Amino acid sequence: MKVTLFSHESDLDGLISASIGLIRFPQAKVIFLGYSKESFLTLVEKISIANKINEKHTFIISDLGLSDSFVDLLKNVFIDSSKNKNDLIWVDHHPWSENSINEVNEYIELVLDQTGKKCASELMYERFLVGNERAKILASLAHAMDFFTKDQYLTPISELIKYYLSFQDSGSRLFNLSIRLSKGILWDVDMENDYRKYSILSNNDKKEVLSSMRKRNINCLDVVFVKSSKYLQTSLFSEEVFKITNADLAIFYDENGKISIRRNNEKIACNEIAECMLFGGGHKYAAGGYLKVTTLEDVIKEIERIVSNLYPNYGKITK
Ligand SMILES: [Mn+2]
Repeated sequence: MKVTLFSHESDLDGLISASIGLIRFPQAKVIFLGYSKESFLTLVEKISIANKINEKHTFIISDLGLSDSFVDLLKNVFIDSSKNKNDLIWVDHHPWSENSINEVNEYIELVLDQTGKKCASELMYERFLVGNERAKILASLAHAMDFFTKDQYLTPISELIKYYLSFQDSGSRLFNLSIRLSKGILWDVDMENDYRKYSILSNNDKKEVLSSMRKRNINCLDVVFVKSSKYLQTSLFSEEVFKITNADLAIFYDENGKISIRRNNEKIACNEIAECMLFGGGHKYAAGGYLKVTTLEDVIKEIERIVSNLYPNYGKITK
């Protein structure tokens, strides 16, 4: 049986979801995707090619949400694939709209947990490998990373993922990493060697980014604005930023208008802010989207507007 796994490229949960898939289906082809339109087009292309061939194909999509803007892009290929008896299993833990669920539910197997308590890797474990010790431990590592539980020792794989994403051949680097994870290798000399190269680059970026950081108080919320770096893993780095600034909220921005949102406490939900942006989505504790602006000054203005619209009485309530 042919198997193709599509998983989220940008974090440990995506990598481990793929690794658990690989333990179950060692023959699987793995394609790592982000949230760009090109990513979803790749998915459509691969599935439609398989729909034309008379051989059963299983597709697994993991740790990727479906936003309403991509439903139309995918629906037809899902319909064809169910007609062709190809299996399509979508495993995810991001918030989906009622509409997205209803549009695709009929044509694919949707393993969706929206309680906000599980990561995609845990869902992959439950769907494909219940009882497998290696998969169970891998899933628990992804959970610890996703929910910042700090109850387990984690090797710096998340940062290595960030490093590999900066390369042209990131797909094959991430694939090699997920293969090693699927074999139970959480760290080795090659990874150590890459990590040393990465550390030099990330330390330089850290200094630069921290020196250009800005802080604003918006409706009694302390918001810090930080430039994104291709070498810094946002969730991990946000912890350092919060330690230094003690801000409530961190907004990471880049020159393409891409915004990542992290929080330091439960005063606000990151996804509420993200939903006011283009292609915005995510979780309470971590979310992202796009703004049509790219300079720091404009990003600050936009976030001020969004936050004061969302929480107009915030200052009054908490004071
Ligand atoms: Mn995830």
